[in-house]
Amino acid sequence: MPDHPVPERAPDRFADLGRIVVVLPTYDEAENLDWLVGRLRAAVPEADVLVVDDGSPDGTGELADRLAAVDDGVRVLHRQSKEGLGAAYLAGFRIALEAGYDVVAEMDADGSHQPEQLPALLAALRTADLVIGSRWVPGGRVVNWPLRRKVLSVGGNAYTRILLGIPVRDATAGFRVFRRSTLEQIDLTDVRSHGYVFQTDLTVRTLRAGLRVVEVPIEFVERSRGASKMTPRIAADSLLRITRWGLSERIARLRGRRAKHSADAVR
Ligand SMILES: Nc1nc2c(ncn2[C@@H]2O[C@H](COP(=O)(O)OP(=O)(O)O)[C@@H](O)[C@H]2O)c(=O)[nH]1
Ligand SMILES: [Mg+2]
Repeated sequence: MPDHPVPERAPDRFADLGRIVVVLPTYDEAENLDWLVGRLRAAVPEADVLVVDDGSPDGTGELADRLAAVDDGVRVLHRQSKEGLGAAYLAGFRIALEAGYDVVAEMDADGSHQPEQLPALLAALRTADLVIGSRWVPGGRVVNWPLRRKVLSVGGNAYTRILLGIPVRDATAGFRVFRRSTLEQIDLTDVRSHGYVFQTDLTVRTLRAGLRVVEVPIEFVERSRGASKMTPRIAADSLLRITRWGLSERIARLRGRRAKHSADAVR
């Protein structure tokens, strides 16, 4: 049974934005899920939750089913195997759009992204098409990261920003809210980056579609329970893909034609 009370849906601060859903990808987050969903339902009762579990061996999927059984605002998508963060989000977005949601949020399930900060992101969506909860704009910060990780994230973002020519400070961030119209316009059917580079891919697609991207400062807290699924290999792979992608765009531009979609080069 969940430890948290099921919200009664009293406030409706974001009625003007329409129906909201938070997509929560999970892989082995049994230690975090109840805690996180409880905080989310308390902080933003206006938002429903869609857990997308990739067959976690630690029983996260079953726990999510138990949370959903007692709370109409919680649903679960079970996938067979671990296919990467981007693939989980794409599957979750598809269901969210089919279900008619007007706003689709992304958030990690390990407590790094704080549900209490989601209202600030939603408020910013009133004048944006995509809002990114950013660690690297003034007012943003990271708690409990060693200097090495901060340098890697800031450096990786600077590299991405320069190579792809985008104005975003935290293009890899995973705490975001999209308008439905944004997801419809950027055509999710041909997104092929299934790992962590997915976040950068969607940022670039949104910008290239001429849509408004706004960064809101957040406090990112490194997880205290469970293990990160990010590995040096995934990080290196992301950098390599971004490099190939940036270079292929430049070459296409030099040859005087637009790359069909840049990220197709990074598959
Ligand atoms: N469904 C699904 N979730 C994933 C996968 N990889 C990571 N996640 C989830 O994505 C979120 C961010 O992952 P995390 O390991 O915390 O990465 P980090 O914050 O970069 O260290 C967490 O909620 C993970 O459980 C995956 O392959 N499938
Ligand atoms: Mg994490």
